[in-house]
Amino acid sequence: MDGLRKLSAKNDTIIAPATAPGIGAIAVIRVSGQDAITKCAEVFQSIKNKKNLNNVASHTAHFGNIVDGERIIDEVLVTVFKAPHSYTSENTVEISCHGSPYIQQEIIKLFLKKGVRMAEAGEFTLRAFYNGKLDLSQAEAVADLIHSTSETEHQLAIQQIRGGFSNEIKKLREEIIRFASLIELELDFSEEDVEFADRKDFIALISKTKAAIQHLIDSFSAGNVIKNGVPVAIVGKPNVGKSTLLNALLNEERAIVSSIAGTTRDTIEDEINIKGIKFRFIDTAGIRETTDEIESIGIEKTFEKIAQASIVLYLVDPSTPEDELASIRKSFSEKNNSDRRSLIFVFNKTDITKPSVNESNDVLFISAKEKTGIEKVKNKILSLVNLGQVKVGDIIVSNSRHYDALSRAQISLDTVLKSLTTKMPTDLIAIDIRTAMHELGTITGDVSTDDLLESIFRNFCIGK
Ligand SMILES: Nc1nc2c(ncn2[C@@H]2O[C@H](COP(=O)(O)OP(=O)(O)OP(=O)(O)O)[C@@H](O)[C@H]2O)c(=O)[nH]1
Ligand SMILES: [Mg+2]
Repeated sequence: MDGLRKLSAKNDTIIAPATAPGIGAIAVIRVSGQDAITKCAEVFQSIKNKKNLNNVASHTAHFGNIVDGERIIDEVLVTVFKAPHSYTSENTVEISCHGSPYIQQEIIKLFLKKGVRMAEAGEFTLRAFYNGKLDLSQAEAVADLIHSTSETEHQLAIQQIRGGFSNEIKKLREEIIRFASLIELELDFSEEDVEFADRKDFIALISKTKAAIQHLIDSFSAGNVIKNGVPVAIVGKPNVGKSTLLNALLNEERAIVSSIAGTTRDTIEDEINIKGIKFRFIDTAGIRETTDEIESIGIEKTFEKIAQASIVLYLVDPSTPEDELASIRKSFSEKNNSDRRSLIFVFNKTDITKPSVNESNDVLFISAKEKTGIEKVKNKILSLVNLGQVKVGDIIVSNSRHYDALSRAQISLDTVLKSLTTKMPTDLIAIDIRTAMHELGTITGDVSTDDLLESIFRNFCIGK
């Protein structure tokens, strides 16, 4: 995508299908740029009233044919949006045609022949960003919205698009800019050794800003959970019923189940949504000593997955004694001393044998095969998800790029605060304050580089 920015800066007219590839009832092709309406008018024939698209009002829809000379390609509905009242802020037409990949291709080819260019991934949204319709974090939220699969994730993306997060960042940045301008003023008058602002006020302002940034940083663990789901590893000895449990949780025959120990050799992952939260279940190869090369690779992977999981469902046979649980608990807490990974013992096959221990906070009884106790497992893991104090409508950071920028801004502000309290020279303070401003600016795109834009928009779909 070398020079996506250069291409877009040219302000030429671009085209791309906006709907997913494949056959559908209808497909939408989007054209944006100065000539979008005139180019479309050249190939559009109104069926009833000889309407010319060049003369229609914005936000109107028109029924007609797309024609290539004498040849009718399709009967379509064209919606016209005039600059600046469109997604990109440019002249835009959206052609709803029949959802055949062939028809879409023919329509697009027709426009390409007329000098319209195929859009790059994310180029429509990039134009919206350049034209000030969206800031960078809002543009990123558009991608999140498209990819959202759960209620909370959806809510988060909608809120970010509406600008709650951007406004918060802008507010913080403005406060810092106000501070910075006084500092810079002092630098201009450095000969005279003046202080334009009371240092105490500065310290209070920076402390307040830092607290607000910390609040956002802290929200990231919840945001991350919402966006990426909670990884839950299902582990245990071969044949205890791990794959059966995965299938029961997903309510589909996702993994192969057999009475042969060592059936699952590679990890199998799938997501489900429990009460609006996304969980990613990972079925693993049973842990045992083995000389089988493939199985031992699988077992190694099991340990990797345990390391990555937030919750580990440790499946055991009903005959497992308490002291075995104790030794597993011990080895877990030794390995994961610093983190908060939750370990839950799940006694499976309780339809055959009654376990020798009792159910408790971290011990559940189920029968994966009979599908009993599955709700209990779901409720348990749901209760382990820590969304902290997050409430609906709170501003939550869910993007790791934003999290990194906030963390770096915070480090600079820490230094500023230290410098202020130890009465360091103003020019040193100015450097750190500029860094903090820069970092916050990268979130909203007030400060951006080609590399940054490229890495963000590369992940968009074509047509968005
Ligand atoms: N009676 C009974 N049998 C079960 C239960 N869960 C699983 N099984 C049986 O136990 C056998 C092993 O089940 P799997 O789900 O393949 O076990 P696994 O832990 O995935 O095994 P590996 O992939 O080999 O590590 C199968 O024959 C299942 O039908 C249960 O709750 N009750
Ligand atoms: Mg298995």
